[in-house]
Amino acid sequence: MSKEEILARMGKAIIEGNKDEAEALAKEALEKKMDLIEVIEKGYVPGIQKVGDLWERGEYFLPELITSAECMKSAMNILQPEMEKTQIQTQSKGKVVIGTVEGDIHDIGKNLVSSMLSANGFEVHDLGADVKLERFIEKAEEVDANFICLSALLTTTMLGQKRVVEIMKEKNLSDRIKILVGGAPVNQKWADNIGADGYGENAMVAVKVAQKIIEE
Ligand code: B12
Repeated sequence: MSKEEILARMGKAIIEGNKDEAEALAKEALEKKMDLIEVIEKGYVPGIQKVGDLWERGEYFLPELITSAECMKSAMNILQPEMEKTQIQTQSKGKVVIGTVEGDIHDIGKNLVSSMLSANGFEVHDLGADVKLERFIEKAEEVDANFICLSALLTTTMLGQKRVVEIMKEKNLSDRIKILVGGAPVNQKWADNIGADGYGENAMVAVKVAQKIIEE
């Protein structure tokens, strides 16, 4: 099977909610030593995005959405530990507190960002999903973090990102701890509007943005 075929089958497995196939392909990617970033971004992610489109068009319902999300998580559970193993053993590049904001349970993308930061030498404190806004700040102060990374997948919960930026300003912590935002509905314009320090459209970009800020 060619690389393109494998990538296409990964997307298809997610769309069809075929967990066995999604997992088998993830294992095959490891055996074949494929580029895992490419596998995720060009294989699995287009699949789950298509599922979102089908749901939006009323062709898929919540059970299908949940089944596909579970397939995606199973495949990511196989790939993410391997991604983190390839971690460059250097001194920590910086400390990150990450989570999905209050009211939002989407965590697939957040987990990818978390893994990529970890694999690239950042010390990551992952608070999970549906995290109380104050908790991000508490944890960041506790571990003396360089960054708070806020994921939001709902237009409603994006407001939580804005609120964290405001609280950080009120507490005079903005100079010391930088805020990065991301998630499907988030863009650079939103990040600029709310006064966040950075935005990343995917996990790779998130790492680059964090590295750039650290070097400044
Ligand atoms: C899978 C999924 C689910 C799963 C989530 C499972 C899980 N554990 O995560 C389930 C089925 C549980 C779910 C539930 C719901 N969902 Co949903 N879901 C999706 C779907 C299809 C894919 C999301 C995903 O995982 N994408 C793949 C990952 C890899 O991409 P990503 O999350 O965008 O992350 C990447 C980047 O954004 C970036 N990134 C992410 N976070 C961060 C953070 C930082 C700091 C940085 C720099 C970068 C970054 O890097 C990531 C990796 O490349 C989207 C559709 C879509 N197009 O996004 C809808 C979607 C987000 N859901 C939606 C909705 C409405 C819901 C529900 C409200 C449905 C309901 N009626 O109950 C509930 C929400 C409940 C809640 N309170 O949170 C809507 C949101 C609409 C809106 N405008 O607000 C969407 C857009 C679907 C749609 N087209 O309408 N959902």
